[in-house]
Amino acid sequence: MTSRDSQEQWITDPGGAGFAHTYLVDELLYDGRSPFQRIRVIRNRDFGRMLILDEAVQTTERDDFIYHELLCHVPLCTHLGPERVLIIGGGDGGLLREALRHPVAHATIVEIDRDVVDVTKRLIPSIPGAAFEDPRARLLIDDGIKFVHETKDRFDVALVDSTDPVGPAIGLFSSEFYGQMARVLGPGGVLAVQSGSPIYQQDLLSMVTRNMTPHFRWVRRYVGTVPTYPGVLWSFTVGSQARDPAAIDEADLTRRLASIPTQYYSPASHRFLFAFPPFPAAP
Ligand code: AG3
Repeated sequence: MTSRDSQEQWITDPGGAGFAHTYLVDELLYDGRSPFQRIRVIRNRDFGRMLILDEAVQTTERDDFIYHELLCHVPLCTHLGPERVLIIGGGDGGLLREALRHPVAHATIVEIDRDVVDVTKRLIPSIPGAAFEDPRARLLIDDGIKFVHETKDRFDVALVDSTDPVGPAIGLFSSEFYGQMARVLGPGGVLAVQSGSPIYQQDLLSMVTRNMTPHFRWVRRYVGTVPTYPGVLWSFTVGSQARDPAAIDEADLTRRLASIPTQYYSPASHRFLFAFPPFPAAP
């Protein structure tokens, strides 16, 4: 925390080892500790209400649509007819909200920390909207890795909305976990994950590509710009069995998104998202 004068409070989200994003705390709405992490909600004049887990900004009122649309619509539109969606993490409900815009039969969300769900619903209600009340939604408070190992359910699309790869979350980036995912997804399955900053988390991005490759026919990276993640440029990785996520017709995407309002993702942008900058080199 830095202070410019004695009245001002700033919070800091360290990106790499040598830089950080910092935000003025116009109001501290919540500061608590769950069994898993420190949870804070602040109000900032530029980004509105912000959810922060430990030091890492997760989502904000102003820019949540960018990350959530990218992590949801790219894989959902890649699948030929998604009916059953699985979300690991994502307790703020933003990704669930986007998934339920598709004509899916149900979406299961497995979040380890109930406090993240409760605090976001209470203090940043625009992020989940009415998603948790949707009759198609099922919320399980559980360890996502354990769930995927044990479940007998089958899904069409799985989304991993994790925080930074520290502590137990590291298992969410392992080959073992992606193998289990491929099993619960079956022959038409699509898996998408957030794979970190392509600048200061290149090792993470390489690891994701390496660990997903044995389990999916196509593994593709895409990027977006998330103003509140350190470094802004952010990567996602999608694995798919039935068709190449990077080679979907714009007309097909236009049909799929006909009644889905978006603010960042669009049929025309889909292909461009996969024109990943040539760095970093594939693993
Ligand atoms: N997941 C967090 C991505 C990592 C952000 N890292 C950081 N700020 N240091 C976002 C969850 C949103 N549903």
